[in-house]
This record gives sequence, C-alpha cells and structure tokens, in this order.
Amino acid sequence: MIVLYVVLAVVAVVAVGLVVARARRRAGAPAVPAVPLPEVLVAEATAIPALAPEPGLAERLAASRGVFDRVRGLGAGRLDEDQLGLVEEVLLRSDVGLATTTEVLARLRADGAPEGVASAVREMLLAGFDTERAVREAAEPGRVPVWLVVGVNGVGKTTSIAKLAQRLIDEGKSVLLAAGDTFRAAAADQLEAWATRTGSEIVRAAEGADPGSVVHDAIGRARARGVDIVLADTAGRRPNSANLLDELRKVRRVADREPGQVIETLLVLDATTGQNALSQAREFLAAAAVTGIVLTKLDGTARGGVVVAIERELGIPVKFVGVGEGVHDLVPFDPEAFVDSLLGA
Ligand SMILES: Nc1nc2c(ncn2[C@@H]2O[C@H](COP(=O)(O)OP(=O)(O)OP(=O)(O)O)[C@@H](O)[C@H]2O)c(=O)[nH]1
Ligand SMILES: [Mg+2]
Repeated sequence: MIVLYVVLAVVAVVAVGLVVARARRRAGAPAVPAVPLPEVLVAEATAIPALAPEPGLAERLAASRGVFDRVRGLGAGRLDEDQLGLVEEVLLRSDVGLATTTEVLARLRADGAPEGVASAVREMLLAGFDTERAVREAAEPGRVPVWLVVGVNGVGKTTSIAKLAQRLIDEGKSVLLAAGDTFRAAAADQLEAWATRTGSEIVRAAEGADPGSVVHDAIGRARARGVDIVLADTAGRRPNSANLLDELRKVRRVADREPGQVIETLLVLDATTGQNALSQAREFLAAAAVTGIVLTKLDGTARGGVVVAIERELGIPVKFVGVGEGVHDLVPFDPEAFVDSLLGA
C-alpha cells in the first residue's frame, strides 16, 4: 500500500512538472533562470533608457537629406547657371568635397540631366563607391582575431565597440572586450557597462596600466576560453601627438603577436566634424595601418556627404556608420541605401 502511495506521489510530481514546463515554454519563458547581474552594474545598465522603435535610414539621416531637398526639386534636361550654382552649393554644404563637386558639375554642364538632376547626382555619387568593404571576422587557424579600434577622443570609439560587439553576438559569436584605454578609469568603467549590457566578457586593468599588456591579457583569456573575437578599445587623448600614435603602434604590435592577429584596424571618425575628419584620418593612416572606417554620428549632422570624400580621398572603405547612441545604431555601410536616403524620392 505504502509503495502504491509513493508511486502515485512520484507520478503526480512528474506530471505537474511537465505541465509547468510546457506552460513556461509556451509563454516563451527561459528554461534556465537568468543569473542576476551584480548590483552596481544593474544600476548602471538600467539607467540607460530603452531604445525607441527603429526609424529607417532616411529618417536617421534627415539633416543630410534636408540639404539635398533643393536638388530633388530640380527637373530633367539641361541646367542653367543658377541651377548649376545651386547643385554646387548643396554638394559643398553636404561636405562631399571639392573634387567630387567639381566633377559632378562638369558632367552636368556637359550632359545635362536627362533623367532628372537627383538621379544624375545619385549615379555620380554612387560611382565613387567601388571599394571592397567586407569586414573580416576570421584569423589564421589557431590565432585569435582582434579588431583594434582607434581614433581621437570623443569620436565614438567605445560606443562603436559596444555596437560592434552587439552585432557579432547577434551573429552568434562570442566577444571579449579589451579595455585598452587606460588613460582614465572612467573609460574602462564605460566599457564594462557595455560589456554587461551586451553580454560580452571584458579584460580591464587599473588606470595608467600599459595598454599593450591589457590587450595581451585579453588575447590570452580569449584563447583560453575559446572566445571568437577580441575588440580592443584604445585611448584617444591628445589628437595630434606623436605619443598617441607611438602608443597605438605598440598596442598593434602586441595584438598582432601570436596567438593574436589583428584582422581589422577600424578608425572611428565623427561625421559632425565634416572635412576636419579627413585631416584627422591622415594622421592615423600611416601609424595604425587602418583597414576600415567607422563613421559615427551621421544622425546628428547635415554633413553626411563627407562619407563620399572619405572614401575618395583616403582610399579606405567606410565599413560601418553610426546613426544613433543605442547599441543597435550601427549599420554596415551600404552606398546605395545611403545615397538613396539623401537623394531618393
Ligand atoms: N548621435 C550619435 N551619438 C554617438 C554616436 N556614436 C557615439 N556617439 C556619442 O558620442 C559620445 C562619445 O562617444 P564615446 O564612445 O565615449 O567616444 P570615444 O571615442 O570612446 O571617446 P574617448 O574615450 O574620450 O576617446 C557619446 O555620448 C556617444 O553616445 C552616433 O552614431 N550617433
Ligand atoms: Mg572611449
């Protein structure tokens, strides 16, 4: 009799368990309860407001699109001097640069715009984007891939690292962030808050520590744990100082030493600085062997055309553009979508 009661009790417990598990699965509840975050970081993470629903690219680029309004208003056919002047003014204001502006004007003067001025300008701007812009994610067998993120202070390096981490995680990769900006403690704190939000690992050291050793440790940890990719933050202080560039060279050497391999060196530029971003970029190109540009803050500027000037004058592909402050506000640069956002109907 007792045996029967025990058997019945076990059957009842298992049945209830199955029903509860099925109900939770239906409700989309996770099978394993989430591990609570440390309190300090929870406070920091929840202080960041939730993302608004995603607006489209054209809305994000509204300020730059606004500059092209008058060009969109021009019809088809030959252009008179006033109209050519207007196109010139718009192109210069949008910061596409003098070389592209001169070329577009010469073509419009010679050929007119049989399909409409917006369509002719669109085609000419697009012709300037013929570079390969795929981003590398794999290193040689046995080595740990590293993306080194460089740029002067305030351009958006740390935020872009968080956004890149989120993208890679969304692709199913595991990511480790190296807090190579050891110039101020707040830099590592900022990166740590992003690591928590994105679910990345982080390696950090005390303020003033050698950035190279942080990156070295990060690579060691990534290798030991089988992490797919290391994203290394760097300091951006002292814009034109040889010290900064020397330090970057050193960090790069360390990051590229086995088992690490630098497969992308991403230079972050702030689009709101327009043509100034170009002179900044030239300083970094030689020192840091840049493989791609991340152009940030395109949402907050009318100078979006600078992306045309960057590719044309630097010969380095723009790989990602930042269009907001949230962790999802970074998109791979797609020239067609971009130019359509400026000139499309
Ligand atoms: N609107 C907008 N703001 C951005 C974008 N990217 C970065 N920011 C903001 O720019 C500011 C500076 O960003 P950080 O990521 O701290 O810049 P940083 O290059 O790491 O700066 P340092 O560490 O001081 O060298 C922050 O307020 C970011 O939210 C973007 O695409 N759009
Ligand atoms: Mg930073």
